[in-house]
Amino acid sequence: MDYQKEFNDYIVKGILTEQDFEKLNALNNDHVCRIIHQFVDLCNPSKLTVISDSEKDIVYVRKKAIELHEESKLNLNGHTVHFDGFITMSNHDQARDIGNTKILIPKGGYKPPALNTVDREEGLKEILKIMEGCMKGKECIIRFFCLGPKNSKFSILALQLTDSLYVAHSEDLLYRAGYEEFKKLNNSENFFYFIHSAGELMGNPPVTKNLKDRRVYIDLKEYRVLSVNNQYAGNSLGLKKLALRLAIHKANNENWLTEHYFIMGVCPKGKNRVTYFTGAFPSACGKTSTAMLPGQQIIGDDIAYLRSWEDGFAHAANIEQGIFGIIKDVNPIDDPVIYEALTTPRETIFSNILIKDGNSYWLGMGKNIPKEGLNYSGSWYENKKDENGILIPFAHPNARYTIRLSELSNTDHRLDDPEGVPLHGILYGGRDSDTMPPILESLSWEHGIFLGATIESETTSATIGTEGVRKSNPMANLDFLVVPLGKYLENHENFGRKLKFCPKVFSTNYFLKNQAGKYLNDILDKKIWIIWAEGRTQGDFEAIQTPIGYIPLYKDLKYLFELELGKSYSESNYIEQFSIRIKNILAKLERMEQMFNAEKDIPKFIWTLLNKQKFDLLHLMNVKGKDVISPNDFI
Ligand code: SPV
Ligand code: MN
Repeated sequence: MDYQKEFNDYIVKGILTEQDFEKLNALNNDHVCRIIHQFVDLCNPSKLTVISDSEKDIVYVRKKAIELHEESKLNLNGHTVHFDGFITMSNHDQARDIGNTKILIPKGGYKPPALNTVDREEGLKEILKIMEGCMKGKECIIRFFCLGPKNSKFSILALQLTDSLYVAHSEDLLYRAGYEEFKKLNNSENFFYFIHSAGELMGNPPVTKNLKDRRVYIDLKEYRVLSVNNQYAGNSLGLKKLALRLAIHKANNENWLTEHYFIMGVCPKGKNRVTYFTGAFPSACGKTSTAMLPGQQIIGDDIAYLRSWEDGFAHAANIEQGIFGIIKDVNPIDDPVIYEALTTPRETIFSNILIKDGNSYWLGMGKNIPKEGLNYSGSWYENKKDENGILIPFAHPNARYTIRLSELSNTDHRLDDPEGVPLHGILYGGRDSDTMPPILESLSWEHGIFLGATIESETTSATIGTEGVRKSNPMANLDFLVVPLGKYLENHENFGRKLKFCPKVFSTNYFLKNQAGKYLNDILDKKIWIIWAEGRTQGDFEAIQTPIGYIPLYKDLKYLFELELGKSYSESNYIEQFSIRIKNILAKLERMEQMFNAEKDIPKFIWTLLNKQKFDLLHLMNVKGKDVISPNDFI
């Protein structure tokens, strides 16, 4: 290898063992060595540890995370807890930091208006300066992963350097091991890479000290992300949202899709079939709980790659093998499958929950909560306030759990299928209290893209900032969209147009409320919307055509509520939920128009659909003489 001398120096200095050197040597990849050399010199760790796919190496990471107090053991076997940094309720490290996540744009390059960008040279200079010596006195873990199933044309290899054992451990649960895959690369530089450092630490458990210097910079030119002074997984785990951004860029240039999608097998009662669906929902809007609905089969809950396949379908593969899920509201009634998994022994990392006597407690778990314990703010007691006088909840609303999918009883057997699974449907949803009905089928593929492009959602605790602000979030992917929205939407259109069997597209809204502010649906009702959508892809149900899409017939929903949930569903509920709220939808279309106007090159079909929808709704309002139209008015 080219870097023999430099690595020999590391051995002489005692930074690298000969065994670990051999592991690197066996890869036969000069690019891997170049990257390691560059960042070891910059970050200055006191030790380099190379993790192969061997059980011994993996166990080392797990144990070391405990030894360094990045994780602590809990009562149940395999359970550990990790805390991310906390100073006040508004200054913490427990969510994605959109403000300090920036795309490095080369001179003259396009700057997407919805994203934070920085001139590439300037940004690199800034972050490399911050990273100087950031691993001083710490161990740097070198890990190799495969995004997507092994031996699959979906997959992309990834190299991670991190000084956080929590990050290295989490990635072990969430991603497929890739050391052996790297050996097959044949000295190519066709892989993503991620350099992460939690930076200077303080306290016990150790948390990032310099949150103001938190940076996550995305370098599309080199397919790499540099991330420093953070621990929260959405900022630190290279393979997760950082790789998502790189893959969106790659897919956009290669005519496939990278999406913020779950993948699930929908299994309607009595039909003896599995129909694969994907879906995108902004963070904390029910994405994981949709994929985990009782009686259904999960393949993934967060990120999917889609490619058109020889059989004429779009195929989707989960690039992950685990779940980093929101734990809030996971309880035996609303999320029985996850609840069972989280309350029995298995390798699980909890983050930012409450610990009392080695037991874990989280918001909405349906149990009595102790009045004191240990949480992200240190020792916690009821009514504890931060330095601004803001109440500190016992667990963070964005507290999470990390588990392997293979641990769950409802994982679909095709999780690791190199061919992915053929898609019949795509669901798009948002957190919308007053505009869209619970389920709606698009009028065409293009209109499906329109439904995805016009997702609006009230902000949640998954990102730092005020909650409850209505924001547009195309395909729930806006935070990660490193390519112009127009080009992205056009890619979607081309992708579907070339398919022989195009998936049907649906929008969902689990968060519709009545005038009094009460949710119109129970949490598990989402099952009915999904089963109805599945039935539509199989020709089981008729539907009512409206200007905004197809909506279900009352009789079909009544039947499904009874069959799947043993619940009666009244016609008045149906009418309240499925009435077309013309004024609210027109107001939404106006907001969408503003969003599209701020972008360049929004494809023509989007404008055509937007204008047609406006025209049709105004016409309907005039003909009916009212602005809320009951579904029965269309029959
Ligand atoms: C999300 O917020 O969309 C997540 C968790 O899936 S994070 O890793 O923070 O992105
Ligand atoms: Mn996500």
